[in-house]
Amino acid sequence: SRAFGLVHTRSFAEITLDGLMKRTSNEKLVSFVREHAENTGANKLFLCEGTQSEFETLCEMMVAQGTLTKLKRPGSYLARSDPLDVARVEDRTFIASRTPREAGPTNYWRHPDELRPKLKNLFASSMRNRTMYIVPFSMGPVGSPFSIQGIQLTDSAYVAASMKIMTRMGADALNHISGIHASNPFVPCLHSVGAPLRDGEKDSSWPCDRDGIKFIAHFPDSREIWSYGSGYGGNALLGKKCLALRIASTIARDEGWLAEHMLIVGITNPQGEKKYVAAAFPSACGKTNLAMLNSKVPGWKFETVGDDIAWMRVDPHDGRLWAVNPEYGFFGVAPGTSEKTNPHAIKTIEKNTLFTNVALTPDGDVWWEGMTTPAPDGSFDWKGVKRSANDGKGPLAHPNARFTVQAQQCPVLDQKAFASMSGVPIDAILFGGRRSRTVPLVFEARSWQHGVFLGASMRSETTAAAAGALGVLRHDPFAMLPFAGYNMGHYFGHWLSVGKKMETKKQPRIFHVNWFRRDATSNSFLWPGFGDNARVLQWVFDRCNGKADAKETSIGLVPPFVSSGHRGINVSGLDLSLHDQEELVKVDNSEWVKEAEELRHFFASTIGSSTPKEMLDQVEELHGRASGL
Ligand code: SAT
Ligand code: MN
Repeated sequence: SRAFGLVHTRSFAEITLDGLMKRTSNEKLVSFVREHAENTGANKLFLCEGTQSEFETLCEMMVAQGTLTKLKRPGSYLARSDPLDVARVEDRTFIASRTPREAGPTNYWRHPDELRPKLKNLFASSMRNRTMYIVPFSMGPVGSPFSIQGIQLTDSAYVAASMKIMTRMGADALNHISGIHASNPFVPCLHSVGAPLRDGEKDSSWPCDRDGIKFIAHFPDSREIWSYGSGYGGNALLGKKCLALRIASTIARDEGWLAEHMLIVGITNPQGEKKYVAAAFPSACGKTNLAMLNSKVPGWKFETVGDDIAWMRVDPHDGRLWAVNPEYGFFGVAPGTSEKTNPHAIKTIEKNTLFTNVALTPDGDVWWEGMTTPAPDGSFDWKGVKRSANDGKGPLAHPNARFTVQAQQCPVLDQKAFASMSGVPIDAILFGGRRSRTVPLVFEARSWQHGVFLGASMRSETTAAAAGALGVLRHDPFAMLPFAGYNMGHYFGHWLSVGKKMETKKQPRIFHVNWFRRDATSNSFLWPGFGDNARVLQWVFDRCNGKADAKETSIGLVPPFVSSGHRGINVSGLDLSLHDQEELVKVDNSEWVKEAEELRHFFASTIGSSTPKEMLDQVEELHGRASGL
């Protein structure tokens, strides 16, 4: 404790190293904290117990500090980030495996022996005159054999408060890592915004590295995460993409399960039969909307289990694939969220919500593009500048503005499934992206192997969730391009091997969906999307029961449209011309020949020698069928 010059004044959970040693018998934990407290020069330690009053204290501190603005909504706050710290930074995200081949061709690789000392230098004194928050958390219910615990050290109160919303954070997780009888492993997660303070220097409202240096580093062999320079969600809330996807995917590879960028939704048909569907889409492509779907099909009920991450494993007892949502909250895209597109999300965020980079109305509420009412005059944009609506100066909310809220507040949360230690059995898996052209509304894979190919061949137009150009069509296999913690070709192979653990009839059926197809002439969206996506899920559900029809095409099984009965996609009550119906499911073989050629090129030149033979065979079969051979 001497080293930190602790001032024993205010905050109740301030702790010394001696105090920490009384609180935990996990020596690894103590030495992890000691090492980085010393190196970063933090002047205080704060152990997060995860209580509500602690959360409120953190928020009050941030209001006093200028990081948060208290909103009119009960228990809700607005954070405005640094304008250069608004999204994930994929080109600053590194997988430090022993060899570049292990990280694979789609990740940025650094040798751990090179990266570690370099980062250690950056972290040195990075928390000067700052508090280091010790954040114990569990991904998945505490005590479940499928959960993974972590300890995040961070100098950001915003991150500590967000972790309380997004994970099972605090005393329970800590006691599990190191209770009276326990000394369980944890993933060490180190985070600094990289903005040390000189003595007496006034803090900024969103500290981050002044020179814009950012490193989001993963050490898969030692299962460690070091993140430097950014306070933004996916870069800084280390339980989420860093642990639950990048590190977990490598653990899953070693242990024979899957860590996926997928929502989980429960569907009950009018007869009361329930199935669970997992669905992978790239960031900002509507996962939260689909997870909270407000059904336009009477009698069908949809319940949310998760909106971003699914951990799935084959249960040895029943041989089926079971999925858990390891998160505790939602970190959803605000713009576009409205009473019309996602009424359940609107309800979810009525209170106790942390908003980031949305606009602020003069009466202290939030606003963003896509709300059903226009921005009131005198609103402030995400940078805090007073603006008038439609002044031609761009959006008021940042396109990647977010809400952070506990899942418990979702009115359609599947409470039982959400709390379940073992998860829910999955009947169908969907893959999808933003594709203006070529890709039908929905089609079904012929087999697990073909389904893995559909995942591997995903492409999507880029969004504001990552720094970089928007609307560029890129390959995003399994929506995991930025999140796979190891070689993408091996990851395809791993999916094939998990499929082999299941009897064919127990394997989930696999589908590809595309809500974003546009009309070739008018360029407008062909499908209404949102609540009407229930119609597609109804067909998926009935396919699983052998109660829906499909037509063989060169790419897979495509549905008919019907205005009565259940054997195709139900379009009754929908204003959809016959022309649009045809366009929605059209398979243009000449376009698919080009798609197959592009995929052949992607496998050969990007994924390279680690591409499983099965995937190469699949692409040749597609090419052959589409060219009529
Ligand atoms: O990476 S985040 O979790 O911040 C959001 C996303 O890109 O899915
Ligand atoms: Mn995501």
